[in-house]
Amino acid sequence: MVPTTRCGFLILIVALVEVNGECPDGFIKHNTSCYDIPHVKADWSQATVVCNELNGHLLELDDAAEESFVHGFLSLHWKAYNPPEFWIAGNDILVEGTWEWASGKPVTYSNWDDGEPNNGGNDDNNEHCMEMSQRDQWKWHDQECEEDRYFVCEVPVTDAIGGFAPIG
Ligand SMILES: [Ca+2]
Ligand SMILES: [Ca+2]
Repeated sequence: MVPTTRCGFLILIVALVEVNGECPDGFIKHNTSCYDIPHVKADWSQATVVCNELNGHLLELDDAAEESFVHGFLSLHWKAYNPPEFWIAGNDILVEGTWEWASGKPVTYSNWDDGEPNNGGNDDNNEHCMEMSQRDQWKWHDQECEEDRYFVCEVPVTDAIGGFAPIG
């Protein structure tokens, strides 16, 4: 009896992982990442902490193909967020004008809106965090990191499946 029960338990675990599609609950999978927009606003640095706690990071856009997927994802879901303005991982906190992702990787691909990043203009000089908003057709803007916004989290699939992977 005991071996049979144990085998059934393992099958149940595998089934649950398959239902989740290798992503945490609520996340959408695309290539090697899972994406979600938590229903909570936070300043940029708090947003990085929330995504880290989900075993991921704020959204990093590596290329146009990934951004194209994200545009589709946002187009489906933005109406549930008011206002539809979202932090992603880009920032120039360390060195003004040198943009990197929160992980420290340099920003190599870019999709800035016209006139951006402008660091807030001459009166301000205080915009160091990257935002995508529906108003700007998802083109990138720099904004003040202390402002509260929704944000997009990205969780690598390999991290998301964690210890369950060897069972399959
Ligand atoms: Ca700046
Ligand atoms: Ca700006």
